[in-house]
Amino acid sequence: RYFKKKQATVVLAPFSGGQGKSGVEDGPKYLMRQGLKEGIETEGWEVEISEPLEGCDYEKRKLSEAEVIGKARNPTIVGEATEKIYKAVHEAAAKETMVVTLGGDHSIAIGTVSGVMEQYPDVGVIWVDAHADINTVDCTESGNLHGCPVSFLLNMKRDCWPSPFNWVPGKLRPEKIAYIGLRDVDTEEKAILRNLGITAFSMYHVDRYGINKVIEMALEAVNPGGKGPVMVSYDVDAIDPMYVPATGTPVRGGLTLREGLFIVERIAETGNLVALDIVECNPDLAAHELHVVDTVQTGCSIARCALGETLL
Ligand code: 4U7
Ligand code: MN
Ligand code: MN
Ligand code: MN
Repeated sequence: RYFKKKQATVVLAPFSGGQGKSGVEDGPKYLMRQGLKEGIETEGWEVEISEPLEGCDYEKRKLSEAEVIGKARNPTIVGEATEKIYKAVHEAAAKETMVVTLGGDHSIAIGTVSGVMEQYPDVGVIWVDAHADINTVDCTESGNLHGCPVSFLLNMKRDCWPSPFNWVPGKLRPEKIAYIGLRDVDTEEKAILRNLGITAFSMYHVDRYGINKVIEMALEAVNPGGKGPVMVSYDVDAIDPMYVPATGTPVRGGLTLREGLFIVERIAETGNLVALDIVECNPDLAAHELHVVDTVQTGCSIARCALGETLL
């Protein structure tokens, strides 16, 4: 494993500016209240908390500024918040702790992946999601930046970026990212995936090969030989809405709860995991209390399984 000591930093990223709905900024609070920290501690990790967005009221700024540059919505707050997250994640990774970041919407991964890459330039990224999140600021239909983080990480269309993103290193290479769980990919995104030759396993592939084989193939693609560091950016909407109903862009026909947990269990077993994001839990979108509990408990399970709970 990558760490001498079992130390983890939980980075709280209560941010909703990458999309239009409010409530996703409460994800970290709900996950922590459900016992995420204690769950990790039970696995023998010493846990520190980092709050890079403390005192920033981005929710208020999103509503009052309602900024649009080109097609991108709220680029200034997304650029500012993700830069703060980037610095906090880099700092935590540099202390050789496992970094677990709780979103927030998926735009925060512009910060988390960039921060992890400062410490581990060759990190392989497994992006677990119903969506590819690879729209450029140029081609996005919705203008929601939570649908664009991968294009920033890959330095695509940099000429079109609003200036608050000038800090983004954009050093990820297409062969260092692989997707699992895709089932709602925009037409332009499909063309990008094809043109860049990015490894992507949709729900079709999960059915075709089984989740075990899919993870083996994804890991071999981003980390050939299995020796290097791996990061997982986990959008909870990858899992079927019957298990995770309280999320902003649910898509039916997703991973079962067991498939979703098996992904992180298997990666935990390799000993190569250095960082994990858990994003897009939106308690406000639950129809009733049971939906909140299902969603938030699934988020906590992802964290515990990734940090070794189910390894005997
Ligand atoms: B998430 C979408 F058009 N592709 O760009 C877009 F379908 O972080 C969805 O994966 C993006 O939840 C979903 O708005 C972003 C849409
Ligand atoms: Mn998604
Ligand atoms: Mn996503
Ligand atoms: Mn969403």
